[in-house]
Amino acid sequence: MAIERTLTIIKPDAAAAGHIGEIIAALEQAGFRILAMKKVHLTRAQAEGFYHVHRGKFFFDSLVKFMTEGPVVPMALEREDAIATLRKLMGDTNPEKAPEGSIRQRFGSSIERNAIHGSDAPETAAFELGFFFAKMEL
Ligand code: FUP
Repeated sequence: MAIERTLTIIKPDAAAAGHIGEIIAALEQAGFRILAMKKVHLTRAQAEGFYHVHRGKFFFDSLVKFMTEGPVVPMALEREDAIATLRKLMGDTNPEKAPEGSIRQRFGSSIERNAIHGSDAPETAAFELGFFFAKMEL
């Protein structure tokens, strides 16, 4: 397995609830190295741009509203097999279906308010890392 990079975001629900530290600890305990991190309050246009693949879906407007309700914490992460490893650590999109101990099971409360984002493929990771971080920051 090769060393890979992926993009995660601690979403507004988890950030507002004071779970930033616990989520970072879970990521570090799982062997992720944090290459870059920031705290930002997304504009509507930025959230729409980040989630452009979901434009037109029934949940898009609500998702954008949620992602702009407060600050988020995007991070560039690195480890072996980072993309799949993070997806496993996050658990299912719907926290009710996420395994015990996964980040979404621990900190998410609905399919929309699910605490964390993780890139789902190498192409999306490249787009999403570049969305939040300049090359010189990584
Ligand atoms: P995931 O990759 O697990 O984050 O899930 P998706 O890419 O399918 O969806 C992106 C985000 O859209 C989810 F994190 C939450 C939101 N969403 C909903 O609010 N309702 C849905 O039915 C599906 C997704």
